[in-house]
Amino acid sequence: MNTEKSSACFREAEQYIPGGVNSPVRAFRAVERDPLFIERASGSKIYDIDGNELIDYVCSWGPCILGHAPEAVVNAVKAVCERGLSFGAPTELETQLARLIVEAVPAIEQVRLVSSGTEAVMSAIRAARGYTGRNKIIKFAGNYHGHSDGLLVKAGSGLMTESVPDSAGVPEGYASYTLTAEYNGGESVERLFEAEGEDIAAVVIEPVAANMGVVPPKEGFLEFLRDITRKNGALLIFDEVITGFRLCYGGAGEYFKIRPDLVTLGKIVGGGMPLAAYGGAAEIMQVLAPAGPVYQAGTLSGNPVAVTAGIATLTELKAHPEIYERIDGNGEKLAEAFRQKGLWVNRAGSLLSAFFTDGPVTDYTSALRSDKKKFAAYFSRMLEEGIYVAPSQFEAMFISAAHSDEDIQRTVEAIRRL
Ligand code: HOZ
Repeated sequence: MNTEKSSACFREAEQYIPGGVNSPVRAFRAVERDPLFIERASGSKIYDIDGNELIDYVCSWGPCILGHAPEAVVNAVKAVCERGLSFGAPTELETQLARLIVEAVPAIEQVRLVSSGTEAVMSAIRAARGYTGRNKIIKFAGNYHGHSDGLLVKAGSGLMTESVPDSAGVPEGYASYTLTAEYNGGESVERLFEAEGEDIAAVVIEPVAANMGVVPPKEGFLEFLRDITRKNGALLIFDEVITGFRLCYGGAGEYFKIRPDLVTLGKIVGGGMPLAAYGGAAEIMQVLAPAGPVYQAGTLSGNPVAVTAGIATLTELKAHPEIYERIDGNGEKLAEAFRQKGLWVNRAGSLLSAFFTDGPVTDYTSALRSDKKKFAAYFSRMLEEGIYVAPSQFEAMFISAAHSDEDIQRTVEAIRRL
C-alpha cells in the first residue's frame, strides 16, 4: 500500500504540531508507522490522500455510528450554518437536544451541554463534589475519562498505548484526590471505602471499559458499585462517552438496568461535531450555576451547529431501532472470525477488541499482557487488506450502520488470512 503522500505530510506536520498530531494515539507510534492523512470519508469507507480506500472501523473513535457523512446529518448542518455559527446565547435547538437526551437516558432528568468528553467528565465530577461536599473520587485502572488533571491517573487509551499511565504536569497533591481501584475488582473498591469512605464524592466508571481495549463488566460488578456508593453516600457516575447511544439508544444504564446518579455523554451525542453532555438527577444537577454554587461555563457550549448534528443523529437512531440489532450482529460475526484465529475477543454490542493474549482480558493487568508486537503486525496486515482499525491494542473496534454485508464479509476473510 502506497502511503508516500501521508508520510510527507506527517513530516511537514511534525514541524508545526507537537508529535505531528492533535491527539497522541493518531501518530501510529504503537504500530511503528506513519499515520494516514485523510482526505474524505463516506459511509463505511475512509480515503487517504494517497488514494487508498479503506473500510473504517475507527469511525472517528465512536461518533460515526451512522457511518461517515450521513445525508440527514450533513443536510441539517448545512442548513443551520446559513443562520450563523455561534451566538453565545440560548437557542430552542439546545432544549430540543436536551429533551431528546432526557427522554432517551433513564438516569438523566436534567442535562448540561458542553464541547468535549473531557469537559463533561471533569464537570460531572465537580458537580458530584459540590453536591456531596466531599473531595475524593475513585476511578478504575485502565479507564480513560479524558485528559483533565485529576483523571490522568492509571489512565487507558493513548496513555496506556504510550505506557505513560500517569501524565507529567499533574501536581502530586491534585492526583492524591483520585483513588484507583481494579476494574471488575470489588475488593479493591471495598478497601478504599473502608479507609476513606467519608471523603469519597463519587465512583466514576466506564460501564463497559473501551479504552484498554474493550473490557465488559463482570456480572454483578455494576450492581455492586451501585450498592456500595449508595451505602456510603457517594455518587455513581457512568462515563458513557463511548457507550452512550451505542450499546442501545438508552446507553449502558438502560442496557444493564442500573441507574447511576450522573451520566456523561460524548461522541455519538454530537454526531461527529464537538459536543458532549453530562446529566443526572435534577436534584444533583441543580447545584450548577446559575441555579446553584458549582461553576461551569463555555463560549461554545450548546453551539447551534454541533447541537444540530446531535439532534439529527439521535433522531435517526430513535427512528431506526433496528440499527442496533444489525451492528451488534455484525460485531458478533467479526468476533467469531477473531476467535477462530485463536485470539481472545471481548465484545459488547458493536464495540469489540481482539487481544493478542492466551487468556481472558478482564482488567488493566490482563489487558497489558497483550503482545504489542503481534498487534502492530496485525494492524499493518489489515491495512494491506484495505481495512482501517484503531492503531492501538487499547482502543475499540467500532461498527457502524453503514458497514454493509459485503464490508463485513471482506473483513471476516481478511481476518481468516491473518
Ligand atoms: N482518546 C481517543 C480514543 N479513546 C482518541 C481521540 C483521537 O485521537 O481522535
